Amino acid sequence: MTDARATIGLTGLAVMGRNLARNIARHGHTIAIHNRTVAKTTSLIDDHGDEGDFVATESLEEFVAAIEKPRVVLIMVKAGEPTDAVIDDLVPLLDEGDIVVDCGNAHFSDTIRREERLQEHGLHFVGTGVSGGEEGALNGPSIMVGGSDEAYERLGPIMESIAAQVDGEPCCAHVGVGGAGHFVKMVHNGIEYADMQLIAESYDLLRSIGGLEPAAIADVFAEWNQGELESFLIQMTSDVLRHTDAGTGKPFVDVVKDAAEQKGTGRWTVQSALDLGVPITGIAEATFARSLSGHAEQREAARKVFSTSPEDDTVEVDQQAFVDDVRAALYSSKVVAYAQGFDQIAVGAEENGWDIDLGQVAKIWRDGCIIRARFLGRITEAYAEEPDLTTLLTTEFFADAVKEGVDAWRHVVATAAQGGVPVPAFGSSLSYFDGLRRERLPAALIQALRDNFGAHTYQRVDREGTFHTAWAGDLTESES
Ligand code: NBP
Repeated sequence: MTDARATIGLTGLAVMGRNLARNIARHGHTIAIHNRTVAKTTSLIDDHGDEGDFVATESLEEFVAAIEKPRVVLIMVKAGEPTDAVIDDLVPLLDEGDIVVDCGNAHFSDTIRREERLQEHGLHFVGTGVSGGEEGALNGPSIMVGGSDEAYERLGPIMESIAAQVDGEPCCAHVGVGGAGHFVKMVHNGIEYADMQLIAESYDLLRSIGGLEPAAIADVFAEWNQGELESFLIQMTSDVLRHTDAGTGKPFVDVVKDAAEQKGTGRWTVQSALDLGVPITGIAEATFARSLSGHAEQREAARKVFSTSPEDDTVEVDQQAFVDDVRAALYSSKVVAYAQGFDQIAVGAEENGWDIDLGQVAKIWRDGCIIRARFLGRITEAYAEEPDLTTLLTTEFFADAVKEGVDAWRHVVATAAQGGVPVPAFGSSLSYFDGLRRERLPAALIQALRDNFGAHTYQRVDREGTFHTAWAGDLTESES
């Protein structure tokens, strides 16, 4: 029987689990490791066993026995059924007070269900979002922890020690109880979708309308990365656009098939937003844009019928001025995407009874995760000044930036439409902004139509009450 000498255990040693285990070991924690297929455990020890104190185990029984009580068991397997399968196998082996931590990309509703189930066995279940891909898992991810306060007391110090650090502060926090960790991670991924779509639209505009080649656009992004747009994704865009395909000598971006994948978290974010009634138009358009890119047959059919020849869509622009306008449009659209994402977290928190500190969320996204950016510091400041902020858009810093960039934003969206370049995220973000600031919206007409065809009633601007007009009769108004 193995001695219970590990302070933590981790099962699931594919890319993410392997790197997370190494990160934990490198930070001086003794870690028990396990994988369904033993070869992955052996390979981790063979390749990296000297990086820390690993306790390699072959069976789940041996794994559980190797961890000090109350045990902390991290699960890093494929989300969905595999996670349930691992939990089913683990539960009979654990003792009351043990803490099971799902670090995979679970849907927050699964996390809520699993926590309730494990509570019946006297076990803590902690849904934890881990962002930063395999590199982050190894060198410091951003970690969004849910579950109980009690579980965090034992788990928190370990997770905080392995997370990315900014100014001595860990990019790890107990964001809220229950499924809050996975909910926040889901919205993070949704914002990541919007961020990438906005970057992709900027690239398309600079190339198709601005007339710049990928290498020149790489320079533009590198320059943008020196200013307020500084972020991991902007830097990465510059690197990718500068890359030339070794086989063909073409810009790398030209040899990659233009159909984007979506693993599901973008879709979950949009589905949840619809349930919550939160307009996250940037994230939704980004998700749909990926779907559209994958509809090869429809795209081909449309190309055959509607010309895509460049002459049809030529728009003359001043190149440098256009580059500046696209930068301003990107920044404003990004403010909208984040404002919408934080709005969703606020409403989701209220709906589920989670006390989520939005400023703290921005803080733990400053490093380690895919959407890490300078910009997030401003969001933290905004929530520190006004914790109950109605929308990020109206805080002085962002409002000033949007006011300054709004003409450029309009110009870019109008030019894109004229030039036949699709900008669903830029366009919808601008419409969202205009929708919010408009004195009167055409929703008034929609309410009148609904009352006409379905007697859904309406409210008036000039007096209290609920009203109906006899549309099929004498058009008299009655109050209900
Ligand atoms: P995968 O998502 O590819 O999962 C592979 C792991 O799941 C292997 O360890 C595999 O064991 C194990 N597994 C499966 Br599949 N079915 C199992 C079962 N029934 N019982 C026990 N183990 C089972 O690994 P990953 O890409 O490292 O991701 C792990 C988690 O982290 C996922 O939830 C993912 O969504 C999340 N995540 C990934 C990233 C990323 O960048 N990849 C980023 C953030 C979060 P085997 O070796 O025996 O087949």
